[in-house]
Amino acid sequence: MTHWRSETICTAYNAGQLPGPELPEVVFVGRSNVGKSTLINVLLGRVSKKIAYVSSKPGKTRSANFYRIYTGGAGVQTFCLVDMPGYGYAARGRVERENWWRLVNGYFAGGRDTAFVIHLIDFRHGPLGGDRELTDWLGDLDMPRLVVFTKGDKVPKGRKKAFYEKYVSPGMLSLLPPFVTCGKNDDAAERLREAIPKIIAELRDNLC
Ligand SMILES: Nc1nc2c(ncn2[C@@H]2O[C@H](COP(=O)(O)OP(=O)(O)O)[C@@H](O)[C@H]2O)c(=O)[nH]1
Ligand SMILES: [Mg+2]
Repeated sequence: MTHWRSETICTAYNAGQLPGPELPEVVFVGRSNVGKSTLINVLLGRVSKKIAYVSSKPGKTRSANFYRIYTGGAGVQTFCLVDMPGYGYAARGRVERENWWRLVNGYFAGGRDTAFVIHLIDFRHGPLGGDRELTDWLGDLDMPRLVVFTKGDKVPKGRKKAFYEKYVSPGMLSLLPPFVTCGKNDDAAERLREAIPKIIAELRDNLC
């Protein structure tokens, strides 16, 4: 089992509070409540003693949270994970939506060393409102994207293959075939933990 050491660098509520670019960054994006913070806790081995704030109520995280990771394994050994606030929460008002956009746009326009984005999608529903816009926007930015499905445990075993094919066959763009996670430190989480530093290294080497 791969083990990552981690520490919190910063919590930014607006673009002015973003930390200086220091290390390659892997950014978790997706709708509110899709499971971004849960997956970060799983990857960091923090299932019982959480580091990223998890809530059953959507729209709770309004900040971008930066975690410094030391892997000790193959690929790039030190990088950052960024937990971005989610979108698609209908009850959010106009001012909050504008704040969200300023923070996210400020992040991506800031000339940072973003290696790639992990786009989380609820496996029960597939891409929903906001997910397609995000995909198009990331495409316009030439930002590499890895798709990770969450809440795979909520789809009956016998239907998982059909769900997967339905989402992936229209040509879903992803650096690797999408992972299906269940909010647990299982085989999929372990494969993702191994893949992330390798993808950062490969993207970097391709640029040299
Ligand atoms: N069953 C199940 N629940 C999950 C999974 N991922 C997240 N959750 C739950 O979904 C809710 C929202 O999770 P959270 O990580 O806070 O979502 P975020 O808003 O995207 O950061 C919480 O109640 C989590 O326990 C998963 O893979 N399976
Ligand atoms: Mg969250």
